[in-house]
Amino acid sequence: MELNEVTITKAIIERFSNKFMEYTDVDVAIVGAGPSGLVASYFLAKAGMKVALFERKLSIGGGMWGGGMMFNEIVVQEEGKEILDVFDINTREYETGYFTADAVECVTTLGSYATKAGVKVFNCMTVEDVIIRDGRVTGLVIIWTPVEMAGLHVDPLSIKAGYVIESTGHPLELLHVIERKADIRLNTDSGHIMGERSMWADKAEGLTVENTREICPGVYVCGMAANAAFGGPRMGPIFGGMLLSGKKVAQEIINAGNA
Ligand code: 48H
Repeated sequence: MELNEVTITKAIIERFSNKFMEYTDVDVAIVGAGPSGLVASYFLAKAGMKVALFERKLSIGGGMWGGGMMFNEIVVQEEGKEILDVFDINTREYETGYFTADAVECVTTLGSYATKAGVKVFNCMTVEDVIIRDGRVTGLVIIWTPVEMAGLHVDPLSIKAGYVIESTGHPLELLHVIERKADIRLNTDSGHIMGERSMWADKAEGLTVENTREICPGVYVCGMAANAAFGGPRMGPIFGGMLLSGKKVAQEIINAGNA
């Protein structure tokens, strides 16, 4: 059979368009495919939810690829290792209570489990705004990342979501937009974004999970975004908190959906 370039083109356009059309209305839209967003997406899809995961970059994985300072190994504590076990990711004990894992194995395996569980990843798409109805976030406003990068004046598109998870990491991008544009009081002590604090691994790991919750109607924060929202410290290249946070946010949304 002779391969036809136009058939290849049509296959891509039609398949992508159909996928995109189907995911314009989802149960959960996740912003950011770092470790916390990937883990959250997997557990939600496993529970039968329709999940779209939007990632600005071409690649998923966020800050996990580079381990610590580009030494591509990560560290997890016992509880974090238990999540890596769910994904069958190899870990090695370094000292009592400290386990290491290959950062590349972590990202590729989390991505593989998530997509095989049914998560649809939309990479190269940036979430730039939200839709709000009656004080609740009901959807996302999205644009191709190259449009953002080139500074082109192109209007975005929108999708509808039952729940939104912000897992954009340190910058906490979505909440900054919500705070700037909407009269919504956030579920923090001050009612506003509290901002990330300096490094304290031991405290930060627990707080990441504690801070993983609904921050305003329809929006949950997880991973580093949770600490940036609620004023928790950073933790450096220990990733257990990110993984546990991803699992927790999925469970919170599953519970909310069943309530
Ligand atoms: C679409 C977006 C947008 C947007 C950002 O930073 P991440 O890896 O996030 P987490 O929270 O899952 O993991 C944090 C971890 O990597 C880390 O940085 C740690 C542990 N730091 C500790 C320390 O002390 O420094 O991933 C976030 C992802 C990235 O891939 C971004 O490209 C993406 O979100 N993203 N995607 N629309 N508006 N903003």
